[in-house]
Amino acid sequence: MKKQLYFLIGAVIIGTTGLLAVVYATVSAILLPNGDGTYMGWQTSTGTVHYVNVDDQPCNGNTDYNYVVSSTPLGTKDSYTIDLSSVPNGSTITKIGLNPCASVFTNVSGTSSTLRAFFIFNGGAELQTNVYIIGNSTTIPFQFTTTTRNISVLKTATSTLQVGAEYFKGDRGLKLSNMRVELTY
Ligand SMILES: [Ca+2]
Repeated sequence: MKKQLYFLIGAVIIGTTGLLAVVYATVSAILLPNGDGTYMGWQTSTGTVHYVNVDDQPCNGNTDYNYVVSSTPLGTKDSYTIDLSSVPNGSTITKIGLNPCASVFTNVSGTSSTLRAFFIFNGGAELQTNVYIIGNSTTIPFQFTTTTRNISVLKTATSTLQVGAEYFKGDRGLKLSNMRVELTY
């Protein structure tokens, strides 16, 4: 189901001509990984293809996920490609929202793990949307709320997007069961 929400951004722009222009933005449907990306450092709970464990909507928790264990080196990353075909060519993408479904891997009291969510447009810089400090209350991945980051990227026929997760801090490992993406353009 494609959902489109229209809302007013930047309300009114007054140009040098003195004319008023109203700018609308579209928020994409929830996009999910459709391929494996540059980073494949995490382990897979099922099979050998990474993205199929994190493309479920709603999140399917422990049914399938990608993971790092407590002893996996910090900085280990997994990334996935996102299909941008629903965004018209010529659009300027102004915001990206990432929303991981995640938990710690090992439930031991007193410690936590931190997941860093990031994205890469057109093979360029790796940009972070948020870090999630996840406690030990559960090892069943749960859906976080979306955190957005403002960007300005022209979408063309050759544009690419990857989203990913990094084992950033902590000592309990991590599970990632889905990664939801929303684009504003
Ligand atoms: Ca999953």
